[in-house]
Amino acid sequence: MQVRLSYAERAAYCKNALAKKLFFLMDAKKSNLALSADVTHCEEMLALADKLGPEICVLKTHIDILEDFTQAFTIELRKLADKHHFLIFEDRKFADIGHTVKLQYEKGMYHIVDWADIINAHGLPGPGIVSGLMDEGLKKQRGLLLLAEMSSANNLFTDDYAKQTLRMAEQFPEFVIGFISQRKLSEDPGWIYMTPGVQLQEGKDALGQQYVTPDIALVKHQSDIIIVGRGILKASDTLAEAKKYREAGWKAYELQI
Ligand code: S5P
Repeated sequence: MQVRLSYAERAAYCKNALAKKLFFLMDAKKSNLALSADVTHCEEMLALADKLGPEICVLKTHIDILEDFTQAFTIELRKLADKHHFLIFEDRKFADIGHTVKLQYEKGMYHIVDWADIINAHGLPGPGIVSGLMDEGLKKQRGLLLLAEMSSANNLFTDDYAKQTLRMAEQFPEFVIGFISQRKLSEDPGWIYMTPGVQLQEGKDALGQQYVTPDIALVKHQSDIIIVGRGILKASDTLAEAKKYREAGWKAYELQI
């Protein structure tokens, strides 16, 4: 097995302050687990964040699935992020021209730039999408993940698309921190890879989601962070289940350094 640099060592290669912070946070907390908190009520999300916060490095939100969203909610969520030392990742998957995504990032009901440390975007529209988001994000020390691959069956992503996404990221190292992907894409140790579609057993759901195990994601495919939603959320004891994923993820990492 290939020996890899530790997360803390890789921080030296990051050109974005938030990416460095994330690597150090993972190292200090001994967690490479991101919780995909796909719940539809604010109280439920806050309770999850408070309970599972100590186990995770990142809490991923879909803010537009909340049925009772208020601005006050984001303030409470940020307090919990500071209390338990995790970053907030709004999984908005921006996919429009630069001018529009800039407005979607800063304005509207959600004011995403004010509370989300990390956002993600498709590179499909071209580099203007990154420039638009960076205009707002950089001054608040935010970071962007580009979607280079997806976990769903029969998706339209290709190896060439992933390579071109990497090339796009390389044009913006001060703002792009890494990728949503199923695997490592480059030999540059500064990029962070986050992999969704992870459960303790391989499998799929009824709508095309496909799951690999933490070992496959982190060892075989050399990713860095496992993103887990229903694997934890559907358990009767979410805390015990989160601990299992955290342990599995950390063991897989430690094997390689
Ligand atoms: O390729 C992807 C990219 C993302 S961000 N596949 C995904 O499943 N996601 C997100 O990860 C998806 O939107 C969901 O929030 C989460 C996976 O949830 P789970 O319940 O299937 O673990």
